[in-house]
Amino acid sequence: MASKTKRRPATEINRIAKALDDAQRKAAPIAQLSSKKDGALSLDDAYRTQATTIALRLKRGDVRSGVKMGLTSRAKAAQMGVFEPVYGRLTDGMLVQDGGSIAFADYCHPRVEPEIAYLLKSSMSGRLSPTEAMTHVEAVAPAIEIIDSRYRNFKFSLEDVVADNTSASGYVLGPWAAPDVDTSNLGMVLEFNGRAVEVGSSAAILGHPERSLAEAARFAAETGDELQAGFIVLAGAASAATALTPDTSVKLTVEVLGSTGFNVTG
Ligand code: OOG
Ligand code: MG
Repeated sequence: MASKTKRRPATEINRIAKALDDAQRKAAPIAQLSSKKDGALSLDDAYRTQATTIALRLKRGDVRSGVKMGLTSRAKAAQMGVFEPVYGRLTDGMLVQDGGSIAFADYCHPRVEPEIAYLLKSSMSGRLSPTEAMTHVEAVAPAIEIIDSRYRNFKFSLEDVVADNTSASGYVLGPWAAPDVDTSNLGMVLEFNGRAVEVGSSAAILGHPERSLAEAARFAAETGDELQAGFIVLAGAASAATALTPDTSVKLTVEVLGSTGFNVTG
């Protein structure tokens, strides 16, 4: 037990972060950290590893663009067997243009999720109520998250997935609306080639996606991160994730907010 929670030296964190970063760049998944003898990380070390994977991206020229909450809906938690919300970091290199395309071969085993995005107009951190958190919001938009676990078979423990930046891989943003739109219970339809693959409601996200927004501020404070003005906050999937397929046109429509989408080439 002691070895499981012992704080890892920076050299080890760097080594694990590099393995995850390589897996992402080569689209070649690796074994779960927790599957190896003495491989399991503490949650704290998992967030240190996550921050290090982001530092590698920034070194290559990416710029931080926001954060994402994950496992904030019952459907997602049940799908992955991990029942605690997680926090990940976004960079501009992950942004897929609305109407743009991605190549299937660039990913290990990509999935998509219907989400709501908030755009911050001022920095926030610590314990805030959802209403307080909303005073920092400039706009809201429909969003699709592309997740892609760097672990084999898309399986992981809580600490594994946190170290792997909560499977963050890409995100697509629809039109921005004023923040006075009530996002508590908006119908959401995710379509592949014009056929609905997931139907849900934004209420599935912690009961209200603004709760997830407030949670992001708490996670930022606890993980030594910063939510800056101009950052995007993805509130988490409203439904289970759907595996992407080549030659697929993906579209999300959120009631009141509108649509966004992208194409997957073979
Ligand atoms: C972890 C990330 C989950 C969400 O919106 O729930 C997530 C995963 O399922 O790979 O992004
Ligand atoms: Mg997500």
